[in-house]
Amino acid sequence: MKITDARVVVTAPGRNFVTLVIETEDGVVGVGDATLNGRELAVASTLTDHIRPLLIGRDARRIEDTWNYLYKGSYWRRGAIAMTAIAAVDMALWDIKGKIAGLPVYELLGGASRDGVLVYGHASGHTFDVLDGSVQKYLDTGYKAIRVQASVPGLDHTYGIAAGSAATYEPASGSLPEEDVWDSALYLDFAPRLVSHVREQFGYGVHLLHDAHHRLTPIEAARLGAQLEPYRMWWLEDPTPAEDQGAFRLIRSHTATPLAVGEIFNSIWDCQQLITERLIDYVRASVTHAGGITHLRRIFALAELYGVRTGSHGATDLSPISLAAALHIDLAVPNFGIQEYMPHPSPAEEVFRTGYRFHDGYLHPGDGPGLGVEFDEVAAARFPYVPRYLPVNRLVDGTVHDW
Ligand code: CS2
Ligand code: MG
Repeated sequence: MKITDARVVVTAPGRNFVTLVIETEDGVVGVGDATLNGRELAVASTLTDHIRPLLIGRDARRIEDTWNYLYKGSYWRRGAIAMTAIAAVDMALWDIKGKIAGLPVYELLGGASRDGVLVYGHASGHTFDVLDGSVQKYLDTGYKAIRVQASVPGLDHTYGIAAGSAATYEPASGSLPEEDVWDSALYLDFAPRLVSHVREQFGYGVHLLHDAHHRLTPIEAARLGAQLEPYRMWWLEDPTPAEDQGAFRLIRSHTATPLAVGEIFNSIWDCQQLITERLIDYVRASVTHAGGITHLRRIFALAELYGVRTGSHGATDLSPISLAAALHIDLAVPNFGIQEYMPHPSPAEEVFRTGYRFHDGYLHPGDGPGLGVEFDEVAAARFPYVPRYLPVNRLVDGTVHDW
């Protein structure tokens, strides 16, 4: 079954998404997500200018071979742009395989290991009052797990807080990134108060998560983890930048608060030490940024050997195709932990018609063949690309800081 076309569509229904559409000689079409927040056009060019010519004429059924051809064959390995491009091809080929078989992708991955995929929602607020309202909304909708973030008093702007009653926080449009000012001392005083407040208001019947967004030093992270222990968090996310995997030994030796890391990982090599030394509890690699279903499965299989569970990134910059692919994997793998879920901003639903469904705190990918997402290219053309950058973080004295 030869590939006859592979085209990239960049569209912005509510936010930017990059989608790869692969067509075959039999008329079966597959779609893959290639969105890399703030670097969308680089992945689009990699796919259009360098990968498309390699795909035309290849057998769409040879997923593993195509993955290795693109990964090993390019000589230049890994990196977010290359791995996101490979992921899009891989997702589209799994979509095609499911459609040929007439089965949802999770069936091809071994079938369902559970009835539904536990998800966590994002509650946030500029004040505790607003945060409480947001938490209550998630509880009323049936969520069993909620990430809690609030503006740090003394800082002008804190990343990850939705404006007003909005459910998402998207980067502002513009030709330059916004710049935030960060102060870890203010944050470290505030974060335990934030979680303690939520426990006081809502008790211990809901799972709580919190994201530190790579901003701490190892010893600061160790202290925060220890202070959060009484509140029995589901996880503390990205306490430090994880390029330094060995730093987690220090954090781990000081705290029993579970740790989740990996939304920016793009290969198994980024988390090899974290997993094999049991330095984390959840690996957050995503299907779009970590090489597609083929590679993410390998990461999760390695994690399983060491008792590390999955907790994939699922913010709105992962397109509905990515979320669908994640749900197929989540449903199938034995060591699933939790899935991040932020419903996509309107009008994404006009472009991506999804088959997944939310019920009582769980998502299910649906039982349609393939990934179960229909991509409407005519609708996509109505929403042209808008340049947007993720913000940059600086310390009070102007030093560029991790974020
Ligand atoms: C966050 C994201 O979802 C998360 O945990 O860290 O908001 C992340 O910053 C964005 O997805 C980056 O594109
Ligand atoms: Mg995060």
